[in-house]
Amino acid sequence: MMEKWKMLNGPPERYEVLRRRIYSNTKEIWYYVSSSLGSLANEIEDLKQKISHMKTMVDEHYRSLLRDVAKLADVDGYSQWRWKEFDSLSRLVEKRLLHAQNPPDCSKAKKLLCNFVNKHSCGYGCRVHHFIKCLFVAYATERTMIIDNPKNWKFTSGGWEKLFLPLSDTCTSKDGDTVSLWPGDESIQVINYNVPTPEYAPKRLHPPYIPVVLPEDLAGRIKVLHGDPAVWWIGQFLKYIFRPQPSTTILFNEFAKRAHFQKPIVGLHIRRTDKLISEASLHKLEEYMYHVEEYYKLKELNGEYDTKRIYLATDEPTLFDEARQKYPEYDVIGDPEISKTGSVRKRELDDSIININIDIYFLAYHCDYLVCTFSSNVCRLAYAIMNSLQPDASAKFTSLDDTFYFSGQVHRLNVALITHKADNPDEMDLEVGDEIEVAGNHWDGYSKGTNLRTKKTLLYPTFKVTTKIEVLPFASYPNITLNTETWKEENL
Ligand SMILES: Nc1nc2c(ncn2[C@@H]2O[C@H](COP(=O)(O)OP(=O)(O)OP(=O)(O)O)[C@@H](O)[C@H]2O)c(=O)[nH]1
Ligand SMILES: [Mg+2]
Repeated sequence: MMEKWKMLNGPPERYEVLRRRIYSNTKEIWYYVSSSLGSLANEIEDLKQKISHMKTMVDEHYRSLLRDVAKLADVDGYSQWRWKEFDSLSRLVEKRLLHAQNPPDCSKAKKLLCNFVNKHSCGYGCRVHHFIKCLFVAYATERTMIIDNPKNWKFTSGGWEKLFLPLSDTCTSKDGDTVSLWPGDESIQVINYNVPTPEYAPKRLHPPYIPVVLPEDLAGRIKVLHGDPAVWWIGQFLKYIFRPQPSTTILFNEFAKRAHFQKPIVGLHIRRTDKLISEASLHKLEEYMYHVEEYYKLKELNGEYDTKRIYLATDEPTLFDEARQKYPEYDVIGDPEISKTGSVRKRELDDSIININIDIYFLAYHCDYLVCTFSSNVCRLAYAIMNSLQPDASAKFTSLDDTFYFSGQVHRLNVALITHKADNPDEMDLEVGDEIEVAGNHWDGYSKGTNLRTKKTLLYPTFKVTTKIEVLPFASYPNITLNTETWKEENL
């Protein structure tokens, strides 16, 4: 009886938020303690051994706690509801996108014409982010997104459609009776939207609908469903654009066979080469593998002993040999030949674009956990897609550098839940309700950001804040509804 009630009504929001908060703050206390113990050991030579012993015990406590909190979601009776809610929300978003993208009469449809004005270098992942920016604006204003100047987007010599389904089956013509540059107004039939909008451009030229803002009508549901609602939302749009052509599905399947792809598997994305010149710092293979090991230790705690496996996606082909040599107990899946096509010289060739899509697809669709650097557009893409495929994968990653962000986002805010008195000049004071523009999590218990009340950019303890969910009214598609019967009794 209770199970059926839970299936119909779902968990209270405060329960879901609390459950996830205990999980993420278990991580935060561990970041804090392990980083502090590390500094202590470096400062006091005599204590090194004792601290190392403490660290081993703290790690064991941590894994056990993390496992227990994660298990709550399996035993609380709401897991069927979570899948049902996920299914219904994601189908609703897809149905709205299909509706907006497939008007019955293209000659009368309101359109958003998206043109890529490539003034500076922008790689594949960067271009995909700009591309879905257009789709967010089109969705929010209930217009059909049309790709303007397909060559500018450099998706392949055959355009986007060579690999993925067209954005529309009914409407690709950019013609219309009235035309204006963004923002224009509602009466205009065709709005030209040029991306990227220069950072210095007036505010009205930056459409407000770009993540991490959520649509007001769905935000409440996404907040209950998912630990990082903006990621889930972005994922739905990526899932829509990345619907593979049948020939692309064949390519993916052939790759899976050739690479002997198997689960469970942890996805590693290791971005090297040009990225290390000015955009990101070098992280050794060992730093990634530490978190892979943690993943498998947690599984072993659950009595699950599998072959340890990684999927390696990287633009540095020598890492395959390095991984096999240093971690002989691991099954290393992936293809150095694919990696070679990610070299700076080759990466804009058709084959390289196909190959980066293979890597993104396997990281997103088939890996159980991701370890990477979120400074890379490629990994953030894979992570957001992964989150579009299940109710809540917001804890299934480790980033060695940045926290998640949307390329071109206005800001991402934290809001303080607990007061804080700065302990040293590097820290900020917090009052409950303070909003902080996040710069990054330092993964040592502290984050850095700008407190919008005091305007100071300083550190603050991460556990004292939570993510602020910002919403705006988007088009709400009142006539697009779901036939809820599609979720069949047999799924119960
Ligand atoms: N095959 C493969 N290629 C990769 C991988 N990581 C990066 N690349 C290559 O590097 C390109 C991404 O780098 P950029 O061209 O700078 O694109 P970006 O969108 O700025 O992405 P980031 O620099 O990673 O933030 C991809 O298009 C690939 O060609 C990988 O894991 N596998
Ligand atoms: Mg780049």
